[in-house]
Amino acid sequence: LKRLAAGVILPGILLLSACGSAQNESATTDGIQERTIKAGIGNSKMHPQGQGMVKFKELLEEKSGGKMKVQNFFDATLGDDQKMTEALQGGLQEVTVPSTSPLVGMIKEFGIYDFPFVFNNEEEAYSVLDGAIGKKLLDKLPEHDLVGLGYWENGFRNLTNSKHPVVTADDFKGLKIRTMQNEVHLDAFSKLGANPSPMAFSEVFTALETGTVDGQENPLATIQTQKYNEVQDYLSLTKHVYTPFVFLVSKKFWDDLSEEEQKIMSEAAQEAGEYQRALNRKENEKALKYLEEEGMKINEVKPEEMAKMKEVIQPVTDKFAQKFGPDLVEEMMTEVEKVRGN
Ligand code: KDG
Repeated sequence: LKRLAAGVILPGILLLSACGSAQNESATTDGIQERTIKAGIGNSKMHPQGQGMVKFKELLEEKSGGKMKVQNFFDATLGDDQKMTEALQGGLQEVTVPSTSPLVGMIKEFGIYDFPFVFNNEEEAYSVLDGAIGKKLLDKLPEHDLVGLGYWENGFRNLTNSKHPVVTADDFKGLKIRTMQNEVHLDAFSKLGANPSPMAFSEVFTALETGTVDGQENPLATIQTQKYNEVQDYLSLTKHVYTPFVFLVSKKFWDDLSEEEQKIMSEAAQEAGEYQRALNRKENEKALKYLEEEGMKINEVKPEEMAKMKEVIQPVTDKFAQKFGPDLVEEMMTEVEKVRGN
């Protein structure tokens, strides 16, 4: 703890210090009590996010000597991201791990993670998420009755559709694309000439199957586990946005925990997150091979075409940079440049 006080903080430990600050303010009891934690996500158990929840359950039950039990609920059985987040705020559910994108209506600054083509790789994303910028945004959660214990990985998003390959910026024109309920995504796809339709994650497969929308965009592991290949012909490797998951805990529940319980819950979330990120990257590689074998027509997108897409969307990024805080956006871009070595 002296190292933390001295500010000699490695990224991973920084998040513990974030939780540490939450620990100092709110712990009320000692020791570890018998507790049951309802944890819900939108993805399936086989998705890396689901496997991360299984790992979290194992770790927390081990660290608490079996006293803190986790009940995992997959496939949005407890509701979609926004409904589960509201359940945490009301103290009706203890944990959920949504994308940050649907939280932008509550904390607008999470929207900086939705800017297209900001990160070239996962390491650049981790340097922002696990550093001072990521902590700054997690620190905004307690005022909304939520506690953030770190970021897991949804990953780089790619476009699928049932009409034609998307190879150039012009190819988005006229496509009805499902987006997350997020103003940056809506504006960005509109700017590219698409016809965006925001909807909850659990509604996407049916919307694709019925033709309500032509396409959607998600990381490869999600495309596989949601079986979008059964209702989509084309996969274009746009890698247009890197989406994080955020590990959320109900503050009503968190404030009732002892310092010891808060510490082991933070550690379990952190260690499960490291496991989940590594698994996600491995599963994304495997998903690409699977989707090709399942007959999806897959195309790469040339860097120069990605640059053109980024240029077309730039007015959207500029507009939201003003809304989310130009200094925060500048801080993120500076961090990315530092990691990139420019
Ligand atoms: O609970 C899972 C969702 O948060 C996540 O998969 C959201 O990427 C997402 C989407 O497209 O809604």
